Amino acid sequence: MPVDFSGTWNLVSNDNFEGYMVALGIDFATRKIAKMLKPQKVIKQDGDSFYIHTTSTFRDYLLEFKVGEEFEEDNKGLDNRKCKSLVTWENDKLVCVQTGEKKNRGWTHWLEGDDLHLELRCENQVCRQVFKRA
Ligand code: VLZ
Repeated sequence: MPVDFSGTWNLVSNDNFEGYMVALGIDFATRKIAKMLKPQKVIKQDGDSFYIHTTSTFRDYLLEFKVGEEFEEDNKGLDNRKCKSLVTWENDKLVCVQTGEKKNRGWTHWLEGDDLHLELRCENQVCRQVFKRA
């Protein structure tokens, strides 16, 4: 059975989101608000087609992609820098490389027990988030 990330997920831990936001150049005032948030992710997966909607009381971010197909990402409401993104499978992990102005930018999703994990990377910063099913 292939892995299925579909579901509604609530953030339960968020390690070094501050460092990740600093690396992205997010301003101080926005960071103060953003680090208090407990975002929810709604993921719809149909084979290799993904819809990932991250929502919060402050801002939302919607990403839709197909594994193996490069796409333009605008990061609207985040750092607003455009990049070329490519998501691939590495065994049961979903790995995104975001090529653009920022070095070493990307993220990885995987399931561990009942939890959804997300590692967000930018330059030398790594943010680790864990979500539980709503
Ligand atoms: O997740 O790239 O699931 O896009 C946080 C919104 C969204 C809160 C973070 C406002 C997006 C932040 C993380 C204001 C600066 C992300 C991908 C993997 C899908």
